[in-house]
Order: sequence, then structure tokens, then C-alpha cells
Amino acid sequence: MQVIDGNAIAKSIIEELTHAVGGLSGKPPAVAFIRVGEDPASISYVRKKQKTAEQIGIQSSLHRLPEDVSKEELFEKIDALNADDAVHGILVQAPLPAHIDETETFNRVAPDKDVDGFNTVNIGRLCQEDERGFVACTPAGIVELIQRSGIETEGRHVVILGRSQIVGKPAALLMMRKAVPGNATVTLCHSRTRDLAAITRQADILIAAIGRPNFVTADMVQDGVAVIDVGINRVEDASRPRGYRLVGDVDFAAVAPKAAQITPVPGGVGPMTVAMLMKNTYQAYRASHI
Ligand code: BQF
Repeated sequence: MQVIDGNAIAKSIIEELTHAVGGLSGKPPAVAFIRVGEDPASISYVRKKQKTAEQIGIQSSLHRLPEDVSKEELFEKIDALNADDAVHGILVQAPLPAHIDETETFNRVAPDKDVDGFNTVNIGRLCQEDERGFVACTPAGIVELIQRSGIETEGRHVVILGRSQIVGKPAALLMMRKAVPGNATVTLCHSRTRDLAAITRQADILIAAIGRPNFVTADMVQDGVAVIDVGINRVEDASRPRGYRLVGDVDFAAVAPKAAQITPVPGGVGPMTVAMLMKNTYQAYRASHI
């Protein structure tokens, strides 16, 4: 059994980007973050992304708006960044306060600066296998992780748990592409799926993105499965300084002995998400320079 080291794979992507950005002349690639409110997880995610950008030589800016900001004010900020030629990528950090519609907000970002890949145009491009599109960072990271770990997908059965716009659905589209990695037979399961374990036991590759701690148990997988755990769940743990620890959607201790490959949490898909954001930003920069 191989534990896939997402930190190491993300690090090599970051090194590749550092080399590529180091060879550029003129104004550097730049990404703008918009953060609404003071959600602790959002603060930490944006901080991590800015730190990684800085490491690569990608310029970043942070635009903080209050929790009670109006939709109009938020959209004005997005419009200003859309119009700024020195900004190549724009990311509105989720989650947004309840009074602001996320889909509408993501669609306000210019499609060619939408490094999160949440815009309707980029989801359409993914559906049509148009290489110019931006793929959402987590599913893009999953695919990159699979490829760089040497996991074959062609003709194999990929079972995805979770139908979210941000992970499950685009992951399904990526795995069924006529591409490498891709060419998989895809089954997408969700909360209404009947006899879930009978389906997951048929998986050659199991992608868990449901947001329930330790949901996937040993009886739900076959021997030799490759397991990609996308879950990032906080569970109480008084022995930790923060009072919680992160666990995935997979019961790692129970499932790992049956798996050929498995990603840990933390240190699996999470770091890949950040690395792919950097890759998308570099792609946005490149596309704006042709
Ligand atoms: C790790 C995210 C849910 C909702 C909004 C490394 C990250 C996480 C974990 C990270 C995530 C999850 C991000 C690890 C960004 C991934 O070592 O396991 C990095 O920073 N992520 C986000 O920006 O918004 C989210 C999950």
C-alpha cells in the first residue's frame, strides 16, 4: 500500500512554477483575493494561498470586505479587478455570507480571470473539453495527483461520492474526458444513491467528496482500490492545541490496508488545491500575453 504524498507532489508543481515564473520578464503574474467577513477557515485558506503565491513570485493582493457588504459593493470590487490589466486571476473566497448568491458572484468574475473555475463559462468549457477553460482547483488537483502517482484511469471504474458543483460534478467530467488521465467509466453517487456499498465495492478508483468524517469504511472497498479522499472535516480533539483535528471522508486506518494507493488528510488533496490555483494563475497570465 502506497500513501500518496500530496505535499510532495504539490511541492514539485510549485517548484516547476517557480522556475517558469523566474524566467519571465516584465510585470509578474498577479492574483487578487476577495475575502468577505472573518470566517477563520477562509482567513487561513487565503493566507496559505498568498504565501504560496509569494514563494513562486506570483504577486497577490487581498481585498477584504465586511460581512454585511452589499452585493452591489462586492460586484463593484469584482468589476474593478476585471478591468485591471495588471490582475490576471481573481478569486472570491468561499463561503460567502448567506445574503450573497455564490453562483451569481462567481459569474461576475471575467471568465478569463476565473482561476477558481467556478464561472458558468468555464464549466461549459470543461463539458466541451475546451483546453482554454479553467478547471476548479480541487478536481484539477485530484486529476494531477492521480496522474503523477501513476494511477491508470483508462477503462477503469471511477466511483465518485458527492455531486457538488465544486468537486464531484467536475471530477466526473474530468475522469470521463477523452484524455489522459481520463477515459474512465464513471459512476457518481450521492445522498439518494441506493445500496451505495455495492457500488463503491466495484470501484477501481474511489473519490470521496461528501464532507462526512470517516464515512467510507473497509467493507465499502475492494482490495487494490485507489482511494482519493477529498474530505476536510474538523473533529473535536482536546489533545490538539486548536481543540480539533482534520479527518477525511475515509476511515483511513481501516481502509488503507485494503488499498493499493490512498491519500491522507491532511497532506493529500488539500495541498494540490492550492498548487492548482497557482497553475491556473500562471495559465491566466500566459493567456493574457498572447
Ligand atoms: C492539507 C476549502 C472547503 C470549503 C472551502 C492543505 C488546504 C486544505 C488542506 C487548503 C479548501 C480546502 C480551500 C490542506 C483551500 C483546501 O494539508 O490537507 C491546503 O488551503 N484548501 C479553500 O480555499 O476553500 C475551501 C474546503
